[in-house]
Amino acid sequence: MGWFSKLLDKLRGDRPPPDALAEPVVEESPFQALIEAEADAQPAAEPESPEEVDAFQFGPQRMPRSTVGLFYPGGGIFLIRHPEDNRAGLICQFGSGHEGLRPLAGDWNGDGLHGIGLYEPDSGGFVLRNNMGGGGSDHQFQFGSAGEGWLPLIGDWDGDGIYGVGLYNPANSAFYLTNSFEGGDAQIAFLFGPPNEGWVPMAGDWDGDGVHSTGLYNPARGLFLLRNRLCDGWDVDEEFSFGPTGEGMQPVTGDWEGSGRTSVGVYDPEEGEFHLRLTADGGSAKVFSFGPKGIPAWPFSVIWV
Ligand SMILES: [Ca+2]
Ligand SMILES: [Ca+2]
Repeated sequence: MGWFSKLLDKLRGDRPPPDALAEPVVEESPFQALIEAEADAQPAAEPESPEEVDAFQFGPQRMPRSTVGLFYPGGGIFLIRHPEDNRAGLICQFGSGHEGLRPLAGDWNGDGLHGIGLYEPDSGGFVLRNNMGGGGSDHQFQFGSAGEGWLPLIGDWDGDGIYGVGLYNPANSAFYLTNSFEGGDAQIAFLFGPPNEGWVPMAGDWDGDGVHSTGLYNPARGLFLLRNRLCDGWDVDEEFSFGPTGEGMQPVTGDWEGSGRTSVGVYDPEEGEFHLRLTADGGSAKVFSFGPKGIPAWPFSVIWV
């Protein structure tokens, strides 16, 4: 617990945080520099050759990348890995410290920056904050059935750049999704996958069309089923095994390379290791240790540029 206690001490401000923990949250949209560069670009009226046109181009390598984090429910602590190295780039506190809380992260207001959030299974409550800094919540609402073991997920279900929330009912393998931060009925509901077999729901933009869809992960088999549609059905678009296997393994999803497509990963809590599948098409994996071992934590991913 020593490492964790030091984290808590730093949060409480008992001593000045070291530089590694003092990284400020970027308040400006990550796209601001790109927008300004595009606005400043002066396309030549009559370019002599395409090579001489100095127009700004938005290349795939410029897309924001996802990084991973761990949420410690007991302290309400979000520990977020710096995207460029293995240090703890950001620590923030959000939530009541209730052990049942699950972490969420997404762009709740369409500014291109991700904020954090929490889902409380006992009450069916979602609490979302538009940034990764301090302060209260920006959205708070009830959605879905409370206390029935439903699992939360997030995604941009309509491709407008603003993430919504969703729930998965393991008992019937039903997904319930909404773009609203007011709660109420699901705007999209469908059955996908086998009920009651220990599958964990996921969401991501697997094909890069800007719309997020769902997937399922089986920890015992290390099996991923990804699907690009939000409707009833058993058909899958991608099926593959990845990462270590075992009941305790937890999936994460993110765009680890800034490709514009969501890929997957696995968090091994016993080893304190993340295994990221670097591209949506497979290829190499990135494995690293992050966070203290042996303290119950939920993994999540967030875009932080
Ligand atoms: Ca949306
Ligand atoms: Ca998609």
